[in-house]
Amino acid sequence: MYSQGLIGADGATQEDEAFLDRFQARIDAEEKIEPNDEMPAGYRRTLIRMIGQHAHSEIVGMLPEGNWITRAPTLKRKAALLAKVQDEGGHGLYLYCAAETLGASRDQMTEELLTGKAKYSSIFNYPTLTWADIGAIGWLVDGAAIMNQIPLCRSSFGPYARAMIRVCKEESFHQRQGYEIMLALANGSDAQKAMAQDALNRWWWPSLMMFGPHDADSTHGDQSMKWKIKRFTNDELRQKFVDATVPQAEFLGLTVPDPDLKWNEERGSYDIGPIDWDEFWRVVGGGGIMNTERIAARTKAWEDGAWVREAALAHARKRAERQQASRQAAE
Ligand code: BYC
Repeated sequence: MYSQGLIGADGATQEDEAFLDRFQARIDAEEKIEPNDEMPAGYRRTLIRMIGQHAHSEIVGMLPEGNWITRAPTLKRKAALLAKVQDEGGHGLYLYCAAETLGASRDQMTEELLTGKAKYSSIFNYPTLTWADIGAIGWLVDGAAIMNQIPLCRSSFGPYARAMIRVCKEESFHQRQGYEIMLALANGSDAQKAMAQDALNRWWWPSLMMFGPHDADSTHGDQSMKWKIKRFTNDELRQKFVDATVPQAEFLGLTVPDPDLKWNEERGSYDIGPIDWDEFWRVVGGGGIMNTERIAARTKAWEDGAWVREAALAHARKRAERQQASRQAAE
């Protein structure tokens, strides 16, 4: 007997109810699921989609900050930014490897990114106009990323959870690097303080959108919570982020660009104004300021790197042939 629609990212998987129950029991017992374990096809697909999207976000996320490496105001700032951008590249690579353990190939994932089939975080479709944007990205974007990714260290899929531990340690350095830039600007000249405020004005709402649509509009949320891939819902994480970040803005002496922002004594957290979901879906659908440029940059990098991939494969082939020949000679 099959229970269609019970499970699965796209509702198309058909699995035996006893099998699904056994799998859910492992999840409920907090066992980690490893790549060679049996798993519902929907669980595998959900993870490939989510880890792939996460990997693409790290790689595309190198572009807005990479834009400022040559223009960082001091050598120290340049070195820190360079290290941060390199870290993002590393995160992308661990994540592609984690997705590969589920049977997705790197070429396939890249093709999906470049053809617009796979998403990456909406946040990276906004331009970095001033040096303060680098501070705002570290503080807000990496701050949002940490809020989202700390719970992913407890994700039910082992390779993803383990990759997140190192990623989160590095994101924590990134967040401090960004906040320290904001602190310097906020305590600087009037022009520097205005630059910091302008960056907060432009990055605040897109940072809140990073957590995804409201829970009621989240397609995958309920199932991913049940499978303990996600540990908190989109709205829960967004709220935690607001509650942690508003006092940080106050410490900087900057104003959060939300006239409806208000401390709610009863709930013990902040109420916020409405999020512009039309803008979110427009950006996710390719209509953001930088979407075309981001994909063009990734396409160029992929095409320019073709010779490196070919050379690495040729080298691996020759090495394997040499090893086989020396094994045969020894026999
Ligand atoms: N942007 O059902 P939902 C970083 C899509 S990298 C674009 O709630 P889910 C960093 C979603 O994919 C940060 N699309 O989805 C790097 C789905 O569409 P599909 C990246 C979004 O998966 C460099 C639809 O909307 N972090 O921090 O349950 C420098 C419905 O959503 C977005 C991760 O990827 C978005 N913001 O929840 C600095 C973390 N939000 O796929 C920093 C891992 C939603 O059905 N991912 N969509 O076509 C997650 O935690 C979850 O995937 C999300 C979404 C919370 C993002």
